[in-house]
Amino acid sequence: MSIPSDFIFACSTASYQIEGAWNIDGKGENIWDRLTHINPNFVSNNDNGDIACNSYYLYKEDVKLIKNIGFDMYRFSISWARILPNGDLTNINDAGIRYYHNLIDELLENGIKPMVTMYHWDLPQKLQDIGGWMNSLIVDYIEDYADLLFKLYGDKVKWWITINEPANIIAGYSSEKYAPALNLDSPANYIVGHNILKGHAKIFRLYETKYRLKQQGNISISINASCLLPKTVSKENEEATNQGWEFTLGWFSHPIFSKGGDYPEIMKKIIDENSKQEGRKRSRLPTFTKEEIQFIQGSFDFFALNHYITRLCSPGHPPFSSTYLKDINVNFEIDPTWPNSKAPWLQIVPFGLKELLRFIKYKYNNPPVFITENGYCESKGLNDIDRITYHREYIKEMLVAKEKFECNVIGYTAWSLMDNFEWKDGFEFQFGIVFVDFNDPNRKRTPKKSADFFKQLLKTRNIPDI
Ligand code: GBH
Repeated sequence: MSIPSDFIFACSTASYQIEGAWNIDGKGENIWDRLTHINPNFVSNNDNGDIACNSYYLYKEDVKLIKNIGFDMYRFSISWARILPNGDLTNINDAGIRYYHNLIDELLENGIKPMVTMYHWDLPQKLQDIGGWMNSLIVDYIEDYADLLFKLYGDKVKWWITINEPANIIAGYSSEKYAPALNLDSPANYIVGHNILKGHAKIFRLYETKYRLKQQGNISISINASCLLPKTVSKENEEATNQGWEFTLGWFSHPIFSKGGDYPEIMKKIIDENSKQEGRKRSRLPTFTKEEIQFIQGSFDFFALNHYITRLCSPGHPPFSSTYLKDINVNFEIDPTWPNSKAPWLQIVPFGLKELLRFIKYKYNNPPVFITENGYCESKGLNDIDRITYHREYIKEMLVAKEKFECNVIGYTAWSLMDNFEWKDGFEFQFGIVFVDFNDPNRKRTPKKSADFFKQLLKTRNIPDI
């Protein structure tokens, strides 16, 4: 199976997961620093990102690896608190600014295009102290930060992701899976989601009015989506699947990518009804004004998609473990025959990617789709045959979606370039195609077999057999 010559292959990382140097050269504290320091056993083995892959010092090695494997692009994120230690413009940190200039220059000198994520979950603690994503003023703060990034780096960076995975930022407020681990019931989830959508659109519109003419880049938001399928063919299961789509992917995609914008009808209807039943005066789902709907609708140059998993849907049944799950009212399951990874949530279901791409094409008018993450988890080791199988089979299904079903897929990104700090799982579970020795003070990097797979794929523009 050959790969079109203009198709982009990338690998990715995120600042808190790789950089380390958590308090070096003027970097401010972020919510992951705070949480892992005050509550060390939040993460498996009391791990934290204080040093991680030490990429603050070793970024040249990272670039060498990317170059050697042959990727066209590197997706990394900028640590907000490294640039703005207080989160706002009261302190602009030159050393932080220099670090990303150096990284970007190193990439460009090696012929690798940078794709920059502005926000991959490491909110400056000072902004969390005033409510973080629950405070609607966050929209202004992230706009100021984005404005600075465009000004600093926009001549060199042509691919921007405003925000990574709204659903998992929300999980930091509605559960204890991610920082700030507040475990708040709804409406916190919908308030956070509302501010994320507004913040994203503000950044996009800022680029339109102030930078696009000169900088000519592409901007989107990375939305994570599972592929959803009916558990068995039945009217009830198909309705549940539809509802599942609208409450997950649709929550963030419908306002941005659908023709009419705004939240999906079914979401508004159900949350309104449930809120009434709960005796509330207004819906837990905030309302957008007409102007806001238009402002958010169309705020994209492409569809940035993070995809890993598939789930089977049937109607939900109480008790629900959260009010959000009561709203969705769908039971999500896996097929026990699907092969597992080390992470309990991650099974190998390659055809799910094809189905998801077809769904996006049909639902959102065939936008250009850039897969900004996909990857496989094992414990440790260099001989990662399962990871090769995972990427190979998902890439194949993606190409079928592209060629046979005319889905407009333009890029594929492997998560991750290298083993790194896997959030609550610390260094226990790893997604890298390059092994990192976390016991070695030099954080020695060694390419795994899957790095060879990508190297061959990129050299031949064909899917290799290994
Ligand atoms: C990505 O998120 C992140 O962007 C990246 O930083 C991370 O390292 C990578 O994935 C690998 O995890 O309720 O137990 O089923 C993926 C997000 C993580 C979302 C697992 C769903 C399922 C938790 N997914 N989560 S569970």
